[in-house]
Amino acid sequence: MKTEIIKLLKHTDNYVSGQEICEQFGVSRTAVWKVMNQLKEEGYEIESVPKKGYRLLNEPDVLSKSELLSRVTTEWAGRTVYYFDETGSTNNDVRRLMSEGAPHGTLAVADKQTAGKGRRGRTWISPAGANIFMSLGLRPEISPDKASMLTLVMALAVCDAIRETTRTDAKIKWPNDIVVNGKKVCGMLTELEAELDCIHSVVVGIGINVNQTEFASEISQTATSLLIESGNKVLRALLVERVLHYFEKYYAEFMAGEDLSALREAYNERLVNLDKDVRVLDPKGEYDGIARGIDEQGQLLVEKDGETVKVYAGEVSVRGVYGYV
Ligand code: BT5
Repeated sequence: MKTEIIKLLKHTDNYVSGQEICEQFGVSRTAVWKVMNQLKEEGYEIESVPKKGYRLLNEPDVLSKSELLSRVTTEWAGRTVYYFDETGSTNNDVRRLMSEGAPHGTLAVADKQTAGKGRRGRTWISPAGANIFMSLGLRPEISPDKASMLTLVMALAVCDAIRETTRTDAKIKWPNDIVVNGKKVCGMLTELEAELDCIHSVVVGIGINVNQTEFASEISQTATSLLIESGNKVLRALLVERVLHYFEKYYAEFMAGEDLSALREAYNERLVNLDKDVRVLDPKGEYDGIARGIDEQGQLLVEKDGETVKVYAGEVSVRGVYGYV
């Protein structure tokens, strides 16, 4: 009922009468009054006027299960939602949920993570109150070697969602970062539960710095937030919904061909390093080259001494010759 009341308040310009809500949901006035009080405690500013009813005065930056569900317009992505004020890692939560049989599209969102994970054992700094930490559980019927492409599908979705909600020129740093003005606003971590020839689940985790204004010294040179770069606060639940919306669309295109041929052009258009000098940090030896975009398998094509080398994301990092981008 809470989700439905949030929707009703948002979609009504004028007052929603208490009587109307009682009748619609078959509940007592006291029950409605209790929900309104809960919503006020969560940060919604609700005016209540005798004989007129309730009216929403602002759209606060609330992250909660009801707020998320009140926005979701997708067919399957994020239709099952878990929300945590605090958790270790939403990727771990969704991995567990998927192993217990949770459906394709299960989403976990947290306000804070105490053990946020980056790739290859690195840490994702995840303080409370300003950012998005979310993970989406998927059950794609594709072979396990294709799962890493889902990170690129998500990168495209997050990039578009950020562009739409902030009007910034967000770009993708292959394979799994989103950057705005050359600094990282988002990182992604894809984890796979599979047997040799069969995927049990894929969990795509996304961390977005949304309204944070200061960063720990170890990342202050490379990290930024959407608020810092756009000058505007972003409603986190809105951004989550937009990510799900674009992901569902791009996922369908990916699944149709089981590769990135339909998305390659869009991805390369958003690629921050396209036709730029990059340094490939290959454990077998670093080298410099020019990034020429991805191929249909999601590998980065790097031109090196007149030859094209395919760089596979699993093993290496790529950065600008003069810094992070
Ligand atoms: C990533 O790894 O960028 C993947 C981050 C994925 C985080 C999400 S949050 C929801 C879900 N649950 C999780 O536990 N994880 C996922 P990588 O490319 O390895 O980058 C990690 C590096 O980015 C660190 O070593 C730092 O240098 C830097 N970093 C850490 N926290 C950051 C932040 N909040 N903003 C920008 N850079 C950060």
